[in-house]
Amino acid sequence: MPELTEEQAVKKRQELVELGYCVVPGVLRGSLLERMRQFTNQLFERKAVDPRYRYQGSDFHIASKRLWEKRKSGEYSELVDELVDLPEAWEACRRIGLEHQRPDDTIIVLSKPAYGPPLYWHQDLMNWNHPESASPWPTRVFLSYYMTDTTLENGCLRAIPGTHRKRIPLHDHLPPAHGPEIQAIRDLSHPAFQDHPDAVDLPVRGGDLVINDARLLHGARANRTPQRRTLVLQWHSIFEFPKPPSWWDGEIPDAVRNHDPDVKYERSRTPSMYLR
Ligand SMILES: O=C(O)CCC(=O)C(=O)O
Ligand SMILES: [Fe+2]
Repeated sequence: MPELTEEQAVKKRQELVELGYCVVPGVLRGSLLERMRQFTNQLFERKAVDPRYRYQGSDFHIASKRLWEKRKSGEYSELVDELVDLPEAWEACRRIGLEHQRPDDTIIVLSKPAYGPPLYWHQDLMNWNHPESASPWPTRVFLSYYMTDTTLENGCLRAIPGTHRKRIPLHDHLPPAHGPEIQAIRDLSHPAFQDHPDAVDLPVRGGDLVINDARLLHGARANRTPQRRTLVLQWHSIFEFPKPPSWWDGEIPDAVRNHDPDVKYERSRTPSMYLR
């Protein structure tokens, strides 16, 4: 990918802040993309998917080698170190203006098997009691690379723009993401699986970098093809909450400004009063 120009980078930043997502084309390429494809394909040959992940397709967590050296548990691959360190991704994020970026040193391999069902609408923030969830800038993002091109036929990502900051009626119908209640839904006429008038499809090329705010409502279309559609996802924390990004010139909500770092908040996946 030619590097993002200043103008393109500012546009991506605005998209991430206002819509809740942006896409940077062609970040993961060449040998590493090829090796990640092989690695994920082999993973599916060697491991069975627990049926409770039928809508996510899979949920394999693979640590970097350096993290495994500390924890000595779970599965690791040096490919994860390479992917987390990918210079092109760091450069794209730097240009977009992501500051104080701290990656989780793990990837999650998600997928959609051949003819797999859609993924329910959900958002992934686990910290809704924390004033961080009131932040007008992103503080927790997931960076994804799809291993192949994605289309409306093979189960591309979908999103409802702006829902990272704005409550919509659908929020009240969604059980917490990836918990037993939403995983147990069998009736695809449930609102979690219904089309939404404001939904947009986000088909991408294999290796594009998709950056999503954790709070954004998103899901995926069903896979109506005989090929698996896989993605590799990494979580990153960004900015030093409650300090705004250096480029921030918007308002700062009182909940953010008055944040007391000594208060502890219980984790919660349910949107709080901070989502209005
Ligand atoms: O399958 C996708 O495209 C997205 C997966 C996802 O958002 C999740 O599993 O939380
Ligand atoms: Fe998600």
